[in-house]
Amino acid sequence: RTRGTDVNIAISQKTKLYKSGKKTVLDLFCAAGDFDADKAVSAVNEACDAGYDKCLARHVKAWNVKFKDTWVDFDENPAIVQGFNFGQMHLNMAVDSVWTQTGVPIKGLTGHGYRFAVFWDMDFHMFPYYLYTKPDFAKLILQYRYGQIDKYRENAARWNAKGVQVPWETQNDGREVTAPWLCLQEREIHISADASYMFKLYDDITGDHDAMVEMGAEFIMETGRFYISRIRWSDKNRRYELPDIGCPDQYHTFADNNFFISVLAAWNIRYAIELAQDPQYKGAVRKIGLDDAELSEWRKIIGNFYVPKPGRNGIIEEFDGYFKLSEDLGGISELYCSHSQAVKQPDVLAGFAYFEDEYSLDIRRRNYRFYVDKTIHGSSLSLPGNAFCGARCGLNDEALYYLGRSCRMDLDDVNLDTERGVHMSGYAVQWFAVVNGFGGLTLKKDAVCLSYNLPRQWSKLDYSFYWKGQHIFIQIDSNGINVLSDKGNKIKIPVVYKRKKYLLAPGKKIKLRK
Ligand code: IFM
Repeated sequence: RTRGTDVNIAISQKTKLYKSGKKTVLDLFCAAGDFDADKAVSAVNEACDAGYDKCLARHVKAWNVKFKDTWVDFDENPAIVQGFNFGQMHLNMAVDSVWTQTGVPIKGLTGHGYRFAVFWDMDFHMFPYYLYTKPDFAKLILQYRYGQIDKYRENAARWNAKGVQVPWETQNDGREVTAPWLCLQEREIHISADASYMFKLYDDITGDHDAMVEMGAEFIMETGRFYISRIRWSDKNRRYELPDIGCPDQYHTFADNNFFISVLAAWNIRYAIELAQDPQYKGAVRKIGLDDAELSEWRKIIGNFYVPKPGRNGIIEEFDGYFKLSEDLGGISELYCSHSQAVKQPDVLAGFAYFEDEYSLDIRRRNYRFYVDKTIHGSSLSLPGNAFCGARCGLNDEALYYLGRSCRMDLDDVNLDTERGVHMSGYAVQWFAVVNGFGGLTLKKDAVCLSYNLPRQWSKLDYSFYWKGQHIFIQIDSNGINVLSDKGNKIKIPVVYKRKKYLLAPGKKIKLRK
């Protein structure tokens, strides 16, 4: 029984020693008992009686079922494919219906690094992966966040803010557990919008609208209220700004107007206003006591809120004053970098992920080239992030380079920290780099959009995903894209390719030429 949380853990173990020809074999069986010691014992007895070969066959069968939804097939170098699949295995292992209280810690349950805490890695990096491949698990993540909403209200109040402030790091009980000396508890505030965006994505892509009515609307309006309470009027610039934040890039903790945070905060406030005006959410509006006067204040603020824009050369300044920092990255290390333009992971590129349509390909490419040169990869998030962003910009050679390095991160222990647990978020972003980047997939509320972007080094790429509860399979080769709808699907799927719309019936296939 765990000390703080009173949870029963039941694991039993049994060995079997026998002769097989000239060999003496020792088999070791182990079973976890669904929190119940008797069940653990009977499971291990049953496994021992069945024997090793039968257990192995069952194991393979069970994994094939799990992998079916997340399987991706591409003909990269085997070491990279191996690393990619290793990651998929961990993403599959990290979720189960028993884990509603834990969220998805950044190391899964594989190591003590970061004390099993949940960060934005779950909301921003891993959630979309589960949404596309295992929507039921995605809903559990929403329930986990919503289940802690009262603690998040208390968290906002700790900093004299209003509404809901999601802690930068939390565990089972929703309390903030980030080490105070990092000065991030009150500054790493994008996580509230990262969490809210999950509810929108889930609503758009699954069509299961209950989650928005029962949880999402309240959550989004409350995080919108939180940002409003953090925004300040600048007399100097005659606009509303978001000062005193910690950049997600992790090397600039005391900054103003960070692009990533402001772009997400702006989305959050606008979406909160939209929901508040929609009669179907009036229960949530009443519950949080949002009245017309407060709403019109929100409108006034968002109408004149500053989000950094591309400059004349197309580059977006990550935060106020970033361009004036030292460009000399020689000798830069984690402990010596805040005076420079070095970033652990590039915020501006991450900011494009949800708002790609608002920035032209040319702007995204220019920012990609600028910021990958500033990235010193102190985090496991930067390699797959660069792969994803590069592939979405059609810069496939660069993207492949980053994907390869990312896929080997744990198997080769690149950052010398795998002993503290594997890098779960990187695995999810690898999937996105392959499927959304090279696979050309964009899921929208009203359609599945595809484009052709197979790397010249690959001859094929197969993957599958869920949209509105329908399972869809994609096969790409040098001729084009085949889109297959599972036989068990119920509705016709709108597929958009080269600006043309197709309707794909259950069990049918369409061929899209390159
Ligand atoms: O959440 C990340 C952070 O952005 C960079 N440092 C590691 C954390 C966990 O992956």
